[in-house]
Amino acid sequence: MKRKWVKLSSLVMVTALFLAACSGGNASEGSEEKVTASTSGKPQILRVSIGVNDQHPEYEGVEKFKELVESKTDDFEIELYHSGQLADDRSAIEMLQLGSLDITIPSTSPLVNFVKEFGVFDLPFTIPNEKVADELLDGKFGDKMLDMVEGQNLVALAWWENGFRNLTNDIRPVAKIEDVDGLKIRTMENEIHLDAWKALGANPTPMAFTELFTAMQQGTVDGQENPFPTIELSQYAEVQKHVSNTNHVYTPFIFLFSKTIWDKLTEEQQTILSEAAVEAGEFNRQRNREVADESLEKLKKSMSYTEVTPEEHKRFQKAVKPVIDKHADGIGAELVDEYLNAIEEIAGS
Ligand code: TK8
Repeated sequence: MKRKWVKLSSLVMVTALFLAACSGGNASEGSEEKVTASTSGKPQILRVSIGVNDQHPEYEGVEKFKELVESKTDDFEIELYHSGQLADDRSAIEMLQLGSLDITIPSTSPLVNFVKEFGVFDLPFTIPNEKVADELLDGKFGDKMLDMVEGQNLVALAWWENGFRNLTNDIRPVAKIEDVDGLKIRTMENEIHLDAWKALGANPTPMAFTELFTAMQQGTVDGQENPFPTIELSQYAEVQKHVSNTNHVYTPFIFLFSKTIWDKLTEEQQTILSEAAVEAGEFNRQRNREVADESLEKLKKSMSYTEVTPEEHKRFQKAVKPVIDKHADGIGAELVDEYLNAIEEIAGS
């Protein structure tokens, strides 16, 4: 029953595409004219797609976004779609580019397939804690990264939180690197994650998030890695026995808007939307942290929990260091330096 979204997803997808085709999408309407409530008389529908389910703090964030926008203007009606009903992260980004979806808030990791510079956030063990994450993303470096989606027919409005990622698997408790050996681990569709898990001795395979539960259930993969809220609220305990606090990478969520749609809005509308995206992001971040603690406590009851010691964390860190060196040039050596220096500066202050 819980998995009904997975089974329904293809039907819903077809329906969504059909509806998008029927409405013609805002993209194909007269390009000179601004599409606003004042011209059409009806609120413009903005569809938001996220991959996680409606129990997740990311969904609490989009509910907040909806509430904020709709309380400030009658111009928009925000429609929320969770559990990848409309699309997985990567396809949702493509739909934004086409103007057939308005908003998505994916992990930055699949975005690397469009803008390679986002790979900085995939470099393992670089962001040490949430305080550094906040200052980095809310500061100059974060702003610069938001601007990077320009040229991809996307507008990035805010940083939200997915959180520190942790390993689960169905084979054995993982306390040290050697325990990872040979585990079939699903990663996001991202070369840096693949290389990091290879460096740790795992047998990684990239896959969309929407396929993951079934893959674990059928044993196509032994494990996966995600922040505690996602692990707990996606009911992974049903198909995974062990969880460890590997904390290996902090990957943010990024609030993306279709530029095709965005460019047709008035400045006033854009301000309302972008302020709501930031404010809802702050709410999401705060809720995510509360939920992460609660989720860990619940996971300790439903799975076997293994603590990775600080010494062992250092060994993990050392083992994946060559992955950072290997990918620095591909991401942009200067940008990687800027990222690492910014972190050092914040962490040292
Ligand atoms: C949700 C995804 C997901 C991510 C993943 O759309 O794929 O593992 O962590 O939460 O962005």
